[in-house]
Amino acid sequence: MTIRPQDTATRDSRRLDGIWDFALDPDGRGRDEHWFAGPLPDARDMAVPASYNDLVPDPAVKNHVGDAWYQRTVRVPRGWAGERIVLHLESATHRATVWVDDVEVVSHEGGYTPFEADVTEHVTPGGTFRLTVVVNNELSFRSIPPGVVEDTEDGRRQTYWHDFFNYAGLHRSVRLHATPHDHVTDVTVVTGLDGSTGTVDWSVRASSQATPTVAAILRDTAGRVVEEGDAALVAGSASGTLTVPDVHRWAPGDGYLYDLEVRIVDGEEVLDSYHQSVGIRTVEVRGTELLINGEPFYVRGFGMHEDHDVIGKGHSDAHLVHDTELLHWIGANSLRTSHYPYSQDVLDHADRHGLVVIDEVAAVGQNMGLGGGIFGAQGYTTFSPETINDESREVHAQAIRELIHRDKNHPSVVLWSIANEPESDTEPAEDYFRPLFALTRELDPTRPVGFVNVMLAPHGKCRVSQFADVLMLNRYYGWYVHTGELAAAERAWTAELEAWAGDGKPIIVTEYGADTLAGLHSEPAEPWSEEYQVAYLEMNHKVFDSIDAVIGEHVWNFADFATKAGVMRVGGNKKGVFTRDRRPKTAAHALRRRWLAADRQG
Ligand code: GCB
Repeated sequence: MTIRPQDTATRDSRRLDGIWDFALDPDGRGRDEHWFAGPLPDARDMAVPASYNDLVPDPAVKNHVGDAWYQRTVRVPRGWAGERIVLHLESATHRATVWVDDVEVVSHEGGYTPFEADVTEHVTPGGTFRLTVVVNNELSFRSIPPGVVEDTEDGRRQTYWHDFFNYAGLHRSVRLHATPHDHVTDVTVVTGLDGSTGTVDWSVRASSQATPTVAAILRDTAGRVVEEGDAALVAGSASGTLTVPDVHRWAPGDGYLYDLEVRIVDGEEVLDSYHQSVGIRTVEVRGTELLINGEPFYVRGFGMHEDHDVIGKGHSDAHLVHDTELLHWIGANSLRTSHYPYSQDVLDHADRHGLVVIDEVAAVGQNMGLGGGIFGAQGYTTFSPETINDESREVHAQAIRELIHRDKNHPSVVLWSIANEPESDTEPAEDYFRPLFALTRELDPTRPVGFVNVMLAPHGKCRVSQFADVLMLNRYYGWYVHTGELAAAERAWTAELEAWAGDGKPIIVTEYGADTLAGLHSEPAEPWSEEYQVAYLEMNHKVFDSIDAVIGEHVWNFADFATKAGVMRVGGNKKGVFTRDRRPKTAAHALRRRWLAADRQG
């Protein structure tokens, strides 16, 4: 597990982003041939961060299955002599192994969470080293998400059951950073409210030879110290509680953040200093309500994707700022990280902007009754010793551990989603998910837990929703069923939602949407037209407004996004309210009217 690199009084970090050498390895020879031991054969340029798939107009790159090698030379700052030097990768999709010169330093499974290696022994301050990363994009029944690779006459082909393109590469920043040898390894904050007083329970883990003290200093946005405390470091950990009178709460629409500085101190000497932003707020489910700071919260927004032209799933600050501005413009107060953990920059930004986040692991496609949004048997049994089994569940559990470890301190995160549309109407599904819910609650007792239910497992059939604190439903009445027949769709949808409401839990409709080709108009409104998307959303809103237990609406999707090619997708999934290049469809204006009006009513 990692802690994010920072520049502080005691720490320093360098981004290694830019143009790297790159080589595909379709035959899987590179590991045996020790490609890490010298310059990559036939290397071409590749940008980091970015998916590699769309940067070269060649199907061999776009649809590559297997290993892809990245390499660059890194200079270690001269001033880092005597420090602990760490290589940190924010994500490598879906797994990677890393070498420093000829030494293998770390491997990591899972495409959307960070990992690191202490490379102090292998590098020389003032000198350079050859950094090589092999990234592998193969999905299997032991990966999250699952998939199958087959050898065909035309090479290796990958099948997967999620409805977005299987982008791969170094999607987020790579950093080299320096910390003191006595250093903070983890910070956890849990906040509480008692009237106008806030509390911050903090705990710090540290690696230290000595047994010094940990000091915790909480500052407001003006930099004034609000409260401070300290505790002895015993067996690598220290904890305490800070009290904040007249607290400025973190709340939806008001992303107020305090700064918690934790210091390892030995007498007068500060051995390490690390900063953690803190939003003081509470989250609770009561009856059919989701309470933030004790007040009912109605969720408005989108299931999103990290997906852009050219860069694919690569992180870009400019796109993050733009997408957030569009969320504000349209009156959204929240998003779901469908269907994988997003860049930490997205979470930081949501904290600062008071956006609420449903945070999801990459468990998508665990449903052989579905394939990329298309109903129909895939010829496999979902949960079985040969397919998704106990070993897969351990991979899933590890993905949950890494997600919670990474995101536990974000005030914006109010709900964990541990899967999207898995098979959930069978006994094996119930057995698979029971321990995963228990694990999530054990790792984070402070937030509600749920999973996203699929239409194939309606009320009365679903055996997994019993474990969820909040019901999250994806439904396409008027699109995949009752296509173009909004009156029939409305009746069926209302009946289903009323049945779910009987469970007495809050319901968030996490997906509802209609594919819409920007610029296609029709009167009367026909499926695929901009008018139909508007009418479809209006029908849904009428249904939601009639059922008290519905406490949230996330339209699928914020923007059009890339998928694998198929007869159901015309240049990708077109359910976006914005096009892929973020131009508003007519529905954007309709949603904006509804959501801004709701905002005014509070
Ligand atoms: C779903 C999936 C989502 C798809 C969507 C669709 O239920 O959760 O990943 O993109 O349907 O458009 O079919």
